[in-house]
Amino acid sequence: MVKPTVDYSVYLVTDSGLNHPSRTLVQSVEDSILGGVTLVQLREKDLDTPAFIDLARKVHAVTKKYNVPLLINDNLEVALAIDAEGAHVGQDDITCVEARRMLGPNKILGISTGTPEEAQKALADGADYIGIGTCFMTQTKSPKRTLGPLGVRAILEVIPAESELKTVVIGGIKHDNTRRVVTHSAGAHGRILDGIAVVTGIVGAQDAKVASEQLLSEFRIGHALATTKHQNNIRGAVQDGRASVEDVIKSFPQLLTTLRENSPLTHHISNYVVMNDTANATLALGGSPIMAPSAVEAEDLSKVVSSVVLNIGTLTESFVDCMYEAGKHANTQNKPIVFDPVGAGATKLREETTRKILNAMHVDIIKGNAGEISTIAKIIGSGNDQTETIAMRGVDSLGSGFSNPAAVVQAVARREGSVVAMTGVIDYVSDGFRTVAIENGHAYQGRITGSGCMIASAIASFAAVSPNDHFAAAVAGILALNLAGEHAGTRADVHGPGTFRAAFIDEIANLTPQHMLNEARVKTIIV
Ligand code: 3NM
Ligand code: MG
Repeated sequence: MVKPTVDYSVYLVTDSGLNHPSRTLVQSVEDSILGGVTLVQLREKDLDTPAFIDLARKVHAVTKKYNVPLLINDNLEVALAIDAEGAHVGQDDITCVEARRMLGPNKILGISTGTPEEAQKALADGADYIGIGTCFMTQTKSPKRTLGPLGVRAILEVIPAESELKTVVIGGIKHDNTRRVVTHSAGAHGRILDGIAVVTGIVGAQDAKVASEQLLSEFRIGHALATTKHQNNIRGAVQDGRASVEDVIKSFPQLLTTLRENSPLTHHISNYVVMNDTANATLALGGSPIMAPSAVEAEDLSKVVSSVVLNIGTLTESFVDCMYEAGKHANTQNKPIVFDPVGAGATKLREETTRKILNAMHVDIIKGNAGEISTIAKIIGSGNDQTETIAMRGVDSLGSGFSNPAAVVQAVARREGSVVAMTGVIDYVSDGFRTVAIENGHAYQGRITGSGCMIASAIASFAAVSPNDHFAAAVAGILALNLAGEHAGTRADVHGPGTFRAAFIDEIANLTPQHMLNEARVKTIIV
């Protein structure tokens, strides 16, 4: 017998105690396989060996029917008795070496790991895969600490790219955080999770088949995003292939021309206050806005638009639903998302919504003021990278008055794997590697509503025509509106915020490619 090839994509780990009361555990297993589960582990901590064997035989009959491997948790006697395809052991169970000796070379063997050291040991000890956890707080197990996507990444990064060892993440994995876990844990040298291991998310679900379908779909999307976006674009894999800041600035005249030639359509889910201004600013710049806050048409729209703005300024339930739908479909369609976490720190609801959006999708560009970016830093600021964590703490202690704003922006960008733009008197943009300060702009921009939201729109229009460099799009969007602000603010017929508001739209329309080149005050910052 040869070792079966295993698809780890969605790995069901059972727990009778958490099984939904409407069906038997065996039924849950079958439903989940019908929904796309690719691997099953029978984990029964409270059964004695004879009862465990009895249940294992029943489950094995089902998994064999669908050709899905079955692994037995901890109890090797059960694994051998029913001739399961393999076993999973914890750090406190029998050792990996001992388990391998008992199972022989052709069975699948996995071990739970929570640190880079444990992962390296598992590799040396002959495990086929490691379960990396605990990722998030979960009722199923009460860990002392959780890894989060970045703790998972720290473990992935010690596994050599060419190694055969497979990896799955476990602990609190649900369909609405799968994408983020997979994209954000992607290692700098290209390791991406091979799968997600799930207990409650499947056995506890009302419908195990539907839950498994969703998990598989989210895993596949996350994996594809991690492969293309992170590995090739954002993460360091082609870090050296990024255009220099100088070359980025030189590309702006052409970028503006391209924007105006293509007039890309941007789906805005924005707020009541600024909708009209952002739509007009988008038109004036040369793009096309569609302001559609209904979740029902979000999927259809995702196919025809070129970019998406998610602005949480109006937080009714229907707007939030639409943001999730639009965001998820934008990811699927590979359309860039600009996330504008308006007032993120102001209320619990806004902070929670921000967290949920970051969890549910990959946002390409985050644009916010200092307070909003500091809230995001707080939300994501528990990881393993020392420099990043220090920069984040700097935010916490200083509120929105940063001692080193560029370092914060760069740290958040690198951690999120997104471009981060922080607007203020001076604007900062970073993709985690290239970081700039933009000194253009006019004080009147701070005296009308929606100037920040209009910047998000401009970034989204540029992102649509700069698919491979969202950093360039973010800098171009900010610069374009800041130049228009300068032009409008210094006009003789502008006497205050009211006249400025109208002149601002005019000057966005009047902006030329040459202005972008000749008047830019964009400085590279080495953090
Ligand atoms: N092992 P749920 S966490 C079985 O950290 C298990 O090794 C973990 O359950 C580890 O999907 C865990 O319900 C429970 O959160 C995961
Ligand atoms: Mg475990």
